[in-house]
Amino acid sequence: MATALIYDGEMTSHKLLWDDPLCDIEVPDRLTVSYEALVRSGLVDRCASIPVREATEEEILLIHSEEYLEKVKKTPHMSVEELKDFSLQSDAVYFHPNSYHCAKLALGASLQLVDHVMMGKVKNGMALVRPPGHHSMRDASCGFCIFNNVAIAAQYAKQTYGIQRVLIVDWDVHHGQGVQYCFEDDPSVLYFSWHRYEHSTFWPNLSESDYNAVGKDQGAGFTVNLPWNKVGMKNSDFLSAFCHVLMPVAYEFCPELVLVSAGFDAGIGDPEGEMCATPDVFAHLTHLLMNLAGGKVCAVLEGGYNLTSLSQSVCQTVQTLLGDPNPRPENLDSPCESALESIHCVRRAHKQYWSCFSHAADLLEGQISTKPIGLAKEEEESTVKKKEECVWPEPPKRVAPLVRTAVLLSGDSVCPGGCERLPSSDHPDPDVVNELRQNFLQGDGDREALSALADLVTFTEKMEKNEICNGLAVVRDITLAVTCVVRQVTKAPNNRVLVVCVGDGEVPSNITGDRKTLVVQICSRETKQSNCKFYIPVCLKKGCSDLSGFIQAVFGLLLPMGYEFDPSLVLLVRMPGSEVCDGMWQQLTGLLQSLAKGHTLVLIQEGENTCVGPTASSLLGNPAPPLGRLQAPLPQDVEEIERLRLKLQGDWKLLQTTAPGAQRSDEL
Ligand code: Q9C
Ligand code: ZN
Repeated sequence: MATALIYDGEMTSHKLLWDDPLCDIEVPDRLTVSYEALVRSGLVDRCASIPVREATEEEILLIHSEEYLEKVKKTPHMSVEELKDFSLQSDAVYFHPNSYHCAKLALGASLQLVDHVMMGKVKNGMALVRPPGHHSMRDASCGFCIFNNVAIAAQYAKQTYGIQRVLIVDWDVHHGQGVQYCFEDDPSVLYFSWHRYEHSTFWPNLSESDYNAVGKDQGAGFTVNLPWNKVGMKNSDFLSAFCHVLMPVAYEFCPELVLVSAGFDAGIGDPEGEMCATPDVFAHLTHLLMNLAGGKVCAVLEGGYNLTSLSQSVCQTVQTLLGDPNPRPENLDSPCESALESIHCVRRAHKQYWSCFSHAADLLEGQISTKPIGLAKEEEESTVKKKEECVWPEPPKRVAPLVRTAVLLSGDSVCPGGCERLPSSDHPDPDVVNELRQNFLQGDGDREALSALADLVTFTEKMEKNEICNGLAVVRDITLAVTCVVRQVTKAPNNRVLVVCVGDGEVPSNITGDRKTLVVQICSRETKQSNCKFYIPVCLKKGCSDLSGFIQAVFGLLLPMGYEFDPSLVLLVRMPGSEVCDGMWQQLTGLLQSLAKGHTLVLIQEGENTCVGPTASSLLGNPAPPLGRLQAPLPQDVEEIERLRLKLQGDWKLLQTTAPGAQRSDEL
């Protein structure tokens, strides 16, 4: 199924007709430059192009008042002087005689996108629109926004398709207060926003943008605000926020549709945001959302004012929606202290609403200061300079290998549709065979076992050469297979393997203890302990059958460590009797493809063959089925995950959820 791209050059006719330094960054070029970048990179040709339409008055009135609509309707007939006066009645907005028309197109484009995604005509998509929407309110335009495109899209989707849960992810650098006001008492719309806040000194300077604004009445807990109190937030800060705040809540909520208020003003070089998210990070944010709601993700453009940064980030987003393998994450270091403080505060503010945060109860209760962390003098000065200095390399071209998913199966099993069968070579490279024989098999060894291993070696070589993106292999001896692949891949000096073992089987001891191999095992055996930074057994009480515990382990431990480790290959190992359900397994398979440019090799023990079809589907990029609304995880599991997180956060900085300076001394 296709990815939709909705765009119409007509929306460039909305422009500023007088001098106004508050509004002059919202220029028509934002659209043309983004669209041209999509054309140049060949992405437009790969998307289904869907025409825009004008939204109807009825649709506008889903959120806005008749009085407000009547006022906006008059603007096409106003003189420039009248438009100027009218614009001055709002905070940071301009009107042009064509603004009303463009605002209707922007909203209509967003609704077209929702329609096509909800009706299953496309898989997901992006609408490139102006004017943006997320600041506009029932009765007022605000912050370059006239109609609230995303808020209306959410209301429209609920009403038209009878869905009960919509997630709005607002990754624009400003707080979409307009969206928040629309749904603050509505538990059917979960609104997440991060935003430049600086303790309320940044526009729109609202106390209700802070982490303690959680929604009202029935909607309490369904507004999640993550204020950034410093500029210069980096990739690690943004990815941490997704792993430790948004994603656990989103999975617990289980949306039927995901709308993204996709502003790119948190991007590097943006004059408004003054943040440092490099374009590749938007590929990761997008990818992380793509297994929610059965993949129904609609991204709608909001802000983004550095034309280079904006267009590169838009390309990353669209290319990810298309299913191309993600780039390796760039510049991941430790999240900064201020970001951790904000992450901590929002988790604490929400612990009574979301069971994914409930565990942290005691820890979160600690005496953590919510006072602003004082900045050292030099630090203050260095942040001031950033604005001009900002340069970053153009993201490298993301090349999808010719073969997406290859499979290595025993002779008589059927190759899953869309996959390519890797031929078993009758004459494997004698050097390889010799080496395998020496390393893995005593004596002459059995010929069949040897050629199976030789095939696995070929498989990994093809992934390394980027001829194949990912794949699966059903193997007789899983221990031998894991050892062989890890040895083979880590031979090259710069390679690293993330091994994710699901189930209780013994992890071969000869692959642990090497810093090029990080092993995370999700199992149910209680006795396992490890003091090694590179072998992490996560023991869940009911093993893989506790879905919420599993999801917590994925976002709380596995993905942050995976991001920080930055492997060149992910080896996902299905141990005998793993008892993981297909849905969870598919989520895991889908999510892990964020790493290692999508190079995931799944090893499946013979006898677990029923999962071959579902695994192949996820490797091919099909969204995993939703897990349903999750129950609270078992308290023991939560404690185990939290214990590990605290134990490991010294070694793995992306595991932190608390500012070091603010931590309780008895915490470890
Ligand atoms: N110095 C969007 O990104 N700035 N809107 C107000 C404060 C307004 C941003 C001036 C920024 C509006 C969609
Ligand atoms: Zn913005």
